[in-house]
Parts: sequence; structure tokens; C-alpha cells
Amino acid sequence: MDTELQSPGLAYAGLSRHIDFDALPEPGDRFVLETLIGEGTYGEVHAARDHQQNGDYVAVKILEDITDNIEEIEEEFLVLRDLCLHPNIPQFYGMFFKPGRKREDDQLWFVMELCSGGSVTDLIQTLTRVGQTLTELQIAYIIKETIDALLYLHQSHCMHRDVKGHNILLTKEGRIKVVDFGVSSHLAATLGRRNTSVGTPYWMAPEVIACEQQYDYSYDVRCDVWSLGITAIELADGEPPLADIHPMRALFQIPRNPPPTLKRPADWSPSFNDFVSHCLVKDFEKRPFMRPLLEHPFLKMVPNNVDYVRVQLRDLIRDVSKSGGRPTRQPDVTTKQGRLKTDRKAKPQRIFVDDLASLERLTEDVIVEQLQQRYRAGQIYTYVGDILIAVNPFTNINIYGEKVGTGLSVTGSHL
Ligand code: 4QG
Repeated sequence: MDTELQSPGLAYAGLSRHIDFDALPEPGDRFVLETLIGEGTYGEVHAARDHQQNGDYVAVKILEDITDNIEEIEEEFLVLRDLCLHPNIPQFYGMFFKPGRKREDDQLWFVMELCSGGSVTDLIQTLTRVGQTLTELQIAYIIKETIDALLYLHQSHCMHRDVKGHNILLTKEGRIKVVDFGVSSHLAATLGRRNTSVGTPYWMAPEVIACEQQYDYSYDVRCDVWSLGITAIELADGEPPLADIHPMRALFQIPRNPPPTLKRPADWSPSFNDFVSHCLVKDFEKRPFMRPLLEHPFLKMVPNNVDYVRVQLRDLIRDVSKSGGRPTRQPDVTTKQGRLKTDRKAKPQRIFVDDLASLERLTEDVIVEQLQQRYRAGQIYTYVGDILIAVNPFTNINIYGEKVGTGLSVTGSHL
């Protein structure tokens, strides 16, 4: 049989119930890729021109390792296909299959509306560097439009699960679009509850983190309310709480710490502080759902006619792009089924339990094995409840800054 005559998409026949690979069009020379504008966990996003539409700009999200990532790809496809008519979700122009020379070079292209203002994280970080902040009205507007998108997802029985500033984009008109549905989840189960752990550590709700360790835990759409509260802090402070500690450590801290607050509460109105604490209720059973948040005084200050706020944001984006462009950023560390993923090419790292007390079976063998595995992975510290075990590395492993590091020249004796 001459395989050259077969459609390349046939290689994926039967992989997906929702995507018919054999029937997908190829991008051909319709789209010409330009700048790389973002790198997420599952692929790169490029600005591109659509030569079937007068060379109009579009965003192309390129997904590789199709077989390995099929669940995320399906999820994102379904959300874009079915929900992209909402004003706060980018338009979806279609999915294309670009065969590579080898199967591992095959790509899927999601072609979508370009949000040329970039992410609200880029905006706030650039402002922070020049000692500026967003106004409360601007923050309230961004949060309100984000809620509109999330509420629509929730009503469609879908949770986003990775709400954060990087996934909130601005159009050149100063409109808000929520993106990145690769870890979103349709709630098929009757109760609409989930028990897999996904998201980006600093924004993750305590109950989602708990699902990493205990299989009898579950969570619902209110995990997006927590992440929204963290995003509100990010928009005010320039970064989420715990941003300066290792993501693994953050996963350990979030369920144990009291709910975070704005860094300098006195700099902000009582209603903004109150809004944040409304979202950041640790027990999700006591946390509000998305809809009632729209009634909060903080969001009530957003006028019906938001043209004026959009013009302000449009001008801000323009000023910021003049002043030397955007900070280049490292992709966030995300989690996928209990593993940390640093970038899309990396194999997910196993998350060793941070606290051995949470292990189901706690024997000497298990403890020694865990310590050994962690040590091999360069992790010398391990908790068992309140006890911290340190395994001497007998070398400088550069985990402390200058201040602490100088006092730690290795002179230790063997255990
Ligand atoms: C999209 C534009 C960054 C991403 C999905 C559309 C994922 C962008 C974008 O991303 N436009 C991002 C500019 C998009 C920048 C749409 C930038 C949908 N930093 O300049 Cl699922």
C-alpha cells in the first residue's frame, strides 16, 4: 500500500471522539506566522496573517505531541468551538492540521482572534517597574469582565481551572478576553465535582492542591473564584502572594496559610480589600459562587458605560509598548495530574509529597525511599508533620541567597 496517498491525519484515527483528524484542513500558505507572542504549557502562540482574509492579524496557537496531550487539546477545542461567541472569549476561526516530516513534528493549529494588547500580567508588571499601579476602577473593570467570561463557562458546565493574569488578555480596544482552556474541564459528573489537580501553583485553590494528595477530596467551579481573588491581588501588587518562593513550596504553604490579602491593605479601599477576602475563603463549601460576586460594591463601581475605562487601558497599553516593550517571561510552572510541568517540552516532574505525614502507608522503608528519591532530585528537605528532616548534601546546592549562603560553608561531619 502506498502510504503517501493516505491522509496524514489518518495516523490519529480513533484517538479522539471529538476531533476528526482525517477531515481537518491543512493551513498550507493561508497563514504566515510572525512574532512569537506567548509560550504556554502546551504550545506556542504566534501572531500571524490570514491571507484568505486580506492579511488580517490572527493568533495561532501551535500544539505538538498531539497524542500525549489529546485530553487538553480536546478540552480547549470544545470550549473554543462552543463558547467563543461570548464577548469575553476570543473568536475561534478554526483548527488546522499541519503534518510534519516525522510524526513527532505534526502540529495542530488553533486559529483565533489576536488580542494585541497582551496579557494583564505584562501590563501590570511593566507598570510596577516604573512605580505605577492600575487604578481600582481599572482593576474592577478587568475583574468584572473576567467574571462575565467565567460565569458563562460555569453556566456551560465548565470550569477554567487556570485563572491568572497571564490568561486575561487585552484587545487593542481595551476589551478583556479570557484564554487558555487547555486545563478547563467539562463537568460530566452529576455533582459537577472533580478530583484531579491542575493549575498554576500560586493561583491554585487549597482544595485543588489537596486533591493532589488525597483521592477522596473533590472540588467544584468555586476553585475559579479563589484564583480570581489571587488575580485581583496580582493586579494590585504586580505579583501573586508567595511569588518569591519555589512553586513546590507554595503548594505546601497555600493550604496551611491563612487566606492571603493585598500586600499593603491601607493603600486600597475597604471595598477592594473586602472583595479579595470574599473570594479567598479557604473552605470552598463556604466560598461564594461566581454570580453573587457581581453584586459586590467593589464591582458595582464599574459604570454601565465602560468606554472611558477602555480608552484609559488602550492609552496605557500604548504608553507601555512605547517604553521599551514587554518583559520577556519564563513560562509558568503548571501542574498536570499531580506533576509539576515547567515547560511544554519537559516531561512532567513527579511532585514528591512535601509532607510525609500525608502518606497513606508510613513505614521505615517508605520514608527512606522518599528521602532518597527527593535527595536524588536535589531536595534535601522533607517534612514529617512539623518535623523537618535535612539530608546533608556535602556541597553547595545554591538554594540560599548571598546572605544566608556565606555562613554555610560546608564543614559538616558525616551522619
Ligand atoms: C491569544 C496577543 C500575547 C491565546 C487562546 C490571542 C490563547 C494573544 C496574545 O493570545 N492573542 C497574547 C499578544 C490567545 C500577546 C487566544 C502579547 C486564545 N504579549 O503581545 Cl486559547
